[in-house]
Amino acid sequence: MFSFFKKKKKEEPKEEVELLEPAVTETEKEDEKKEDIETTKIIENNVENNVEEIIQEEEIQAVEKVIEIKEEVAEVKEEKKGFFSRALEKTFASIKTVVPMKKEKISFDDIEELLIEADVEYEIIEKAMDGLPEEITRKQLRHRLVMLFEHAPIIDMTNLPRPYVRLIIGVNGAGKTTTIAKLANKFKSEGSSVILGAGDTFRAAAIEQLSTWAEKIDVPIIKTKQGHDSSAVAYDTISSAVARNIDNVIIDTAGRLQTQTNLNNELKKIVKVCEKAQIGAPHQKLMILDGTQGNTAIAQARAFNEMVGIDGIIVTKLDGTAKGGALFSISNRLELPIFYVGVGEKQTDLIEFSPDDFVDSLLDEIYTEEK
Ligand SMILES: Nc1nc2c(ncn2[C@@H]2O[C@H](COP(=O)(O)OP(=O)(O)OP(=O)(O)O)[C@@H](O)[C@H]2O)c(=O)[nH]1
Ligand SMILES: [Mg+2]
Repeated sequence: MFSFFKKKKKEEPKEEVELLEPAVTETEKEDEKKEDIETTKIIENNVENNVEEIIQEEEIQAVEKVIEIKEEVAEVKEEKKGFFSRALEKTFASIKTVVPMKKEKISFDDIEELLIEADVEYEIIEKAMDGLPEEITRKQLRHRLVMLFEHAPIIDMTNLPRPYVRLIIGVNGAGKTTTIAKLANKFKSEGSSVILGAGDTFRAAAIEQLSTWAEKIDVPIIKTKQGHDSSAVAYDTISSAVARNIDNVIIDTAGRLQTQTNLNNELKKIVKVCEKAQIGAPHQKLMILDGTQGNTAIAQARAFNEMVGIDGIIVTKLDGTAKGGALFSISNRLELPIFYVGVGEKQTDLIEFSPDDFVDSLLDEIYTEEK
């Protein structure tokens, strides 16, 4: 019995091995190989297709991103144009008395008249319209009007000296102190640091006025007592900015007329002292012009330009005037760029000036054609 079972047990595994490993024929081997090759091909194809799909997806995403950016740019442009339209409401109202209905082409005489209505100087109008036909298209006029701002600045904003010093100058009541608040607010909201210098030590309450703005916007301010040396304030503000690694210095100055010799000598001294505090400073001497004065502001700016040299213009109070067209003459006659325009009394009422957007918003009022 025992030996029988023993024998049987020995035979069982042999049968199992034979069952699990059947003999593989040559043809079967070849079939397997073919199958393997087929599978590899399928895998390779899938990988290729997937890679293509991924690339396509990436391309689609890139195109979508470009579209998104373009839409954002268009939105900002529209917003800016909207800003100009609101700010120039009075100027546009006077233009519309000449061309009440939008048209595809406007006669030479009407364009001439509406530019006069908007307070563009006649000499500038003649220059802009020289050689234009009897019936003028939007494109023709746009080109000529944008050309009047050929002194647009080319400033590498990515590589500014630090601190970047702006000296604010102009006649009494032009809007200097308010514009300083607007600029400080803008820079701060863009993430740059700002320090103000209360350089108007002449007018009573001027220091107080700028201090109130500084507190409201929450930026530091350097000040002294009324009647003290304003160039010392400029020096201290720049030194403080250097020590504290602040990006922007904005220095207020007293309002003055080109005829006030003492005050004008003081202004020259401020400029010199800025240079002592930091080589190259002040980097921008910005002339603030009251937009409600229209073309008369040009003579003021000229006098200041001769006195200390101006780098750019900011035109204020555009919201309260029908003389918005004076921007053409101001920039062209002074051969200076307009950097910003003030369109109200709040700290946010400042628009970065762009000749394209300004001209487009004006043409939108009178032309039907889009571009
Ligand atoms: N509507 C309007 N008012 C403005 C604008 N900018 C300034 N103002 C007003 O103009 C007046 C004079 O502004 P300031 O900023 O004090 O002018 P300033 O040049 O510093 O004046 P002085 O220091 O006296 O020479 C204030 O009542 C401001 O609110 C503007 O863009 N629009
Ligand atoms: Mg002031």
